[in-house]
Amino acid sequence: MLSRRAFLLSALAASTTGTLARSQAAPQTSAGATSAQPTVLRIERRSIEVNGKPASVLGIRQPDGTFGIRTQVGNRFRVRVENTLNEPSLIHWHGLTPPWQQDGVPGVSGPPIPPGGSADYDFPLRFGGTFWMHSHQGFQEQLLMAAPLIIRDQRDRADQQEVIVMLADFSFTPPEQIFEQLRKGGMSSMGGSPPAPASGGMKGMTMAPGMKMDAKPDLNDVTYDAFLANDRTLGNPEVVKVEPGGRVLLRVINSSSMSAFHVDLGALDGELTAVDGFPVAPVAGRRFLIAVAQRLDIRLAIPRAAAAYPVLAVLEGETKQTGIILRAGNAPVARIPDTAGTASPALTLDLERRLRAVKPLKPRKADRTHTLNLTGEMAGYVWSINNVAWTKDVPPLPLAAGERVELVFVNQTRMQHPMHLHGHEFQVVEIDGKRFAGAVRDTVLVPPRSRVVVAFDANNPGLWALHCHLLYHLESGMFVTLGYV
Ligand SMILES: [Cu+2]
Repeated sequence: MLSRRAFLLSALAASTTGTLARSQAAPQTSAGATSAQPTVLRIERRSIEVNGKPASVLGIRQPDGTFGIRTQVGNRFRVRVENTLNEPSLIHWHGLTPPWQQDGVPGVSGPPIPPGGSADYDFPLRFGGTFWMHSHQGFQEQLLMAAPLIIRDQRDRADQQEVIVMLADFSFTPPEQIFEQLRKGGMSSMGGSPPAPASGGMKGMTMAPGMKMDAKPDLNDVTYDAFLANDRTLGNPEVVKVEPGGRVLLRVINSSSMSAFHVDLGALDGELTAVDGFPVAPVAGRRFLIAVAQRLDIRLAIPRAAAAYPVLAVLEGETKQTGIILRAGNAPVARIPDTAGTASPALTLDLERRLRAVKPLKPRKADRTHTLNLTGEMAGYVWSINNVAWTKDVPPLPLAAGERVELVFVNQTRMQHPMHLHGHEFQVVEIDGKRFAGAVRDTVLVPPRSRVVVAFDANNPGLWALHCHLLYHLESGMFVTLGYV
């Protein structure tokens, strides 16, 4: 029975070739929705400078040059995406809960937008917060096809300056080649910079097919040429003017393809108020970790004295860092090195265990539980779920509308996997056997050997992606779908 439903959804997804998002938009002419023109977002090629060299990358911008979108909760998300590239593309609205056909996953939600084509989106925004958008097509995300998607709500205050910090990893090596190298057995043969001494054994050691690995976690499969904050390195960082004695809301977005960071506020005291857009009971601190695809909202009180305050992001397990500078008053801005004094540790769930949702899910017993063993190996770079590397023929995991569903992630590998569910927010309810009412979010870190349980309400029928957000893991098959009608 369930597989028949699932089959119907798959068939529907397969039959949407070419038109779904586009044909949907045309008839949407209900009163109120027609009054405003849609916001146009262009998928385009652009140039940036990295380490003093020009780099051709991709982007998602409005015609006036604005990256991504800032809007207001209660507004409809009325957007037209125009693809100016000479290759297909499709944008996913990470963390939002649109109708499934507008979710932007090629081959699951609908077809990609062909070169020169466009697609229309129109759905209500149920909640505010820090979200982002990125290509879900091929390796375009690695070429920086990502942008902020900010939805303001009652948490936003007039006396608070918003500062977005978008983190990314960058390589001059084309992503197809990076993937090829990973499959062949490691990045060590590549031309990029050698691993930092602190990470010494981590990378080169394990990649040769058939080689035995030791029990250490594997961090940072890919050796990058640079880490960017708002497209820039610390050699030429963004300097944001802030008010001495003022308040700042930092919206940190980790749009990296593969890299996790420790956000380092230096001398500033921060207060973490939301993760993945959803409010948490405030956590005070100066360092907060962020896995791939996650977001952090951090409130800062800027001291009264004029000074420059670096906001840094230190690569997990290494010394490499990136960041921006908050400049209060006319303080001189010193050059910040792109390596930290000491290597940062591997990410853990210590912070996750402390997070408590401000608006938790209503307590309820799970109607259905799916266990997802995160499986795979470095040899051949094969990543899978329950030992199945995803293809279009893998049937969706079944569930039914109205159910409370729990997903049990069991990481059997030596790598972390930031797991992302599309179309639904979930709550972290258990870590390594201990139940608690954790954060509501859309992407959760599952470190090596650990077990994390999340719960969600099946309130948005359709065919939805559920996958590891490390780009090359996703591409190699650590991906499944959920389907219900
Ligand atoms: Cu993964």
